[in-house]
Amino acid sequence: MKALAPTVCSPMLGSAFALIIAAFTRPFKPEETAWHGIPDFSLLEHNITIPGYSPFFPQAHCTSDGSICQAVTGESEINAASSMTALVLSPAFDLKRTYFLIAGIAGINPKQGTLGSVGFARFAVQVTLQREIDAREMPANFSTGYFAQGITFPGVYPQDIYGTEVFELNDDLRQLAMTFAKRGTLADDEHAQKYRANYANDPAYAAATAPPSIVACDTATSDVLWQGNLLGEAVANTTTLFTNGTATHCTSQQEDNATLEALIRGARAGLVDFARIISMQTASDFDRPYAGQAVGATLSLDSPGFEIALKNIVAAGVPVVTGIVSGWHARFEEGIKPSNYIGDILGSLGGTPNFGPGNGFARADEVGAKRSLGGRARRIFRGN
Ligand SMILES: *C1O[C@H](CO)[C@@H](O)[C@H](O)[C@H]1NC(C)=O
Ligand SMILES: *[C@@H]1O[C@H](CO)[C@@H](O)[C@H](O)[C@H]1NC(C)=O
Ligand SMILES: *[C@@H]1O[C@H](CO)[C@@H](O)[C@H](O)[C@H]1NC(C)=O
Ligand SMILES: *[C@@H]1O[C@H](CO)[C@@H](O)[C@H](O)[C@H]1NC(C)=O
Ligand SMILES: *[C@@H]1O[C@H](CO)[C@@H](O)[C@H](O)[C@H]1NC(C)=O
Repeated sequence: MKALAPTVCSPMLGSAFALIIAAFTRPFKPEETAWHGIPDFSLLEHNITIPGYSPFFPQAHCTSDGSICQAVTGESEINAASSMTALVLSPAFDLKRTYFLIAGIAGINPKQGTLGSVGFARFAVQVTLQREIDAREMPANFSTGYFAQGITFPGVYPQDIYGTEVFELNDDLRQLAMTFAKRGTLADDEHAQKYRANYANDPAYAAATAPPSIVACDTATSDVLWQGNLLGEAVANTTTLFTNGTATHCTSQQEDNATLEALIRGARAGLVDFARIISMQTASDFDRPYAGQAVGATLSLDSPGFEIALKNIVAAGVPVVTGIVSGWHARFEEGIKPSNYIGDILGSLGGTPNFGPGNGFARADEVGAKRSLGGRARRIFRGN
């Protein structure tokens, strides 16, 4: 599943908003081009080549006044982290006051929403940062082949924390963004309607049978595009475990935690404001079959919500972008103060997450300091 991200920025060009997109690398790049040719603003007036960007998406696209830009990460965690790092470090942009709208298509848990729905995440969880054994040879007392780093049984909290397991975003900004997004008219179509009707035979999937809507909905990042009931349950369990019960799994995509890690590092360097990030996913597929359907049967289907998921990126995303740009002086330039914790599992931006390993765990800086003690290699930078 893919994810894309838009941004509001104030770059060197003077832009106030930028869009960041993790898009298909297939020939027609639909997640990128969905934003082009819209009446609200034109992103193709100013193209900027960014060193370090994906060879598929070498340029950032901006409006002529530079107030709104689009960046495309490419798909999967490695592409997202690399492209976002290049963007954050690019001298072409000043992103200190930029709002980032991460926007892309995703799979959705049919317990939480339906095809074409637009999810705004407070939490992003890197669910496959785990150990795995093939479920066909797992011990008889395992419920799934996935289990956390540094432990030996599923469902046990990880002992080894890498720091990118969980990100929490500004919930006050998320609520405002959802208010803006509700001004858009979401697309629905017969293909999606027919397909979602199959989910009506299980009351747990009531959300899947309703028309598309704007939903508060936490997201899972995984390079593996998984499918099915058991992995769906395992991903939901991991989301709960890693966030100490704070997040509920809803959508799945392949980029967001990587995008967020690059932005955390940018925030630590004073280059971006982590309180200005919105994570939005529109659902193109269900992540598991309907009751009575074999998971293998879902593999041959074209994404039943693909068309409306693309349309709804723009239907919901444009009012978010224009809402922030038009309210820039009145409200957004100064920033929206978060009332919740924001940042990663380590507390690297300060504050204390209500998830994560807690006090006994070395902070990122302390870990870095310990690890750097050993090295006496010859330095490669200039100066004393
Ligand atoms: C990944 O990022 C999402 C936000 O998009 C956050 O809700 C989630 O907790 C993050 N997960 C991990 C494991 O970092
Ligand atoms: C920017 O790039 C797009 C293609 O990605 C092109 O269609 C457009 O004309 C370019 N804009 C300018 C001002 O060169
Ligand atoms: C799972 O079963 C193994 C034996 O196959 C046992 O050693 C282990 O303690 C069991 N784990 C739990 C948590 O029950
Ligand atoms: C998910 O967690 C529940 C509750 O602990 C457990 O019963 C179930 O087996 C788990 N599912 C998977 C696939 O691990
Ligand atoms: C999260 O859960 C783990 C495992 O139960 C626990 O060690 C940790 O202290 C919890 N973190 C917080 C912040 O409560």
